[in-house]
Amino acid sequence: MKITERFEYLKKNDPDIYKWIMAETDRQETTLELIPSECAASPAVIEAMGSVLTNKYSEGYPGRRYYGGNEFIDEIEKIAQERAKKLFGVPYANVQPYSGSPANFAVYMALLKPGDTVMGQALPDGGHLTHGWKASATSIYFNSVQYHVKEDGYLDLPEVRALAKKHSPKLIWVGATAYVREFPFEEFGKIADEVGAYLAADTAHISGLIVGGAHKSPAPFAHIITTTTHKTLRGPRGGMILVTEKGLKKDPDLSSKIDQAIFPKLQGGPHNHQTAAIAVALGEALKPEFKVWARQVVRNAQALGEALVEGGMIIVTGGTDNHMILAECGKGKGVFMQDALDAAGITLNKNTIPKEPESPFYPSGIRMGTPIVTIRGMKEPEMKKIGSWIARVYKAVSEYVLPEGKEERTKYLEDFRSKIKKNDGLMKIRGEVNALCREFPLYP
Ligand code: DSN
Repeated sequence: MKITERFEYLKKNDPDIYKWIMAETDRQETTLELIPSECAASPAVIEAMGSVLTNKYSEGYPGRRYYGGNEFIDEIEKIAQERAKKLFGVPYANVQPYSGSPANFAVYMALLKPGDTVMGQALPDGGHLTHGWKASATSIYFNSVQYHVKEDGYLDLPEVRALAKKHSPKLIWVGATAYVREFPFEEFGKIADEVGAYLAADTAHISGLIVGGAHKSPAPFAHIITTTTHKTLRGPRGGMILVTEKGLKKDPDLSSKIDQAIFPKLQGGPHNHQTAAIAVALGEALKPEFKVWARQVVRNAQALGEALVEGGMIIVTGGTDNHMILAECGKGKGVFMQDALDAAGITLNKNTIPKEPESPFYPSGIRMGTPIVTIRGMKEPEMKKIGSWIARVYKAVSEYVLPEGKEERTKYLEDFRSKIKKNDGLMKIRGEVNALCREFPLYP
């Protein structure tokens, strides 16, 4: 049954919402989704998400729930926990976080008191809001120290060590949303040990690559691993917290501290439909074909990066070790690229680059990734095509320069957006993108 044929009740009962779900399904089918934090869940994962499990309250954990009637929910959650433990090679898994940010906040709740010091990678350097960035609750309730990447885009490990020694954080985060090289987990583990800190690896972007054997695992070096489940893990929106052997050695109560941080400290009833869908996705990740996919994701990202360079673009660090590429587009030009590519049927996001010369609102780069195009079955030859389209768009927007004044910018961008919709070159690319998408359907 095709994914669009599963909505008979919705079609009858709520044609408005049905119509927009069909429109979004069509958008995903007919355009190239390159946002590296997005993925495409399998029809089985989507079925589990759409089940009656959403009806049930289950505060607590398997075998110790607050409400009755949880005997089947318990079995589902236990399967999700066991699969997570097996995949990551860890002794403990909590699969209830509603998503990545709540998972990360639960780590603070479990380990820190308000005002304690935490260290994380700065947001404009590719880090995540929840790693102590100033706009996040994590820097309101905790004392945050931020580390950076060097001009070449690689993590500045001497700075990480110096800051850790100076500030004695209780918790250090390693992991990012925009970092294209393999994380030096071992080195971070040593730094955390030297200052007696907990090391939490936020693997949200790369967890699918880790369990697929295409990226080093932090399990031997970190005390805690967090992840979302909807990125390279190919699951539903959700999160997980894993405690490693090293974590239990440092603190034998760590698992129960994490459990209590999730419930009752931060969350209420778990989203059981989400837990079931996570279990399904983890089951898929245990299959040999998942490993084949994970490796191809990285090969595709490398091929896409090479094609961008051949097309005259500069990519951060000159390449990638994972699913993601960061490209420099000129001061403040990320927004032009994002909008022009959208018009051409290629979806990615504007992003800051190392030593960003503008602001996170008008950044100078774009971020893209290959998980979804790889699910579609595309390989290196298709990456060459996509890279050359992006490079053509880069040339098409080169004449646009972001004005300095705020009001001027708004007007300039409005004009820009109406012009690109009529740009023949971009419309030609859009036609070619549609043809490629038809050749490689997302949900055949
Ligand atoms: N929004 C996610 C990303 O795009 O990387 C991070 O939370």
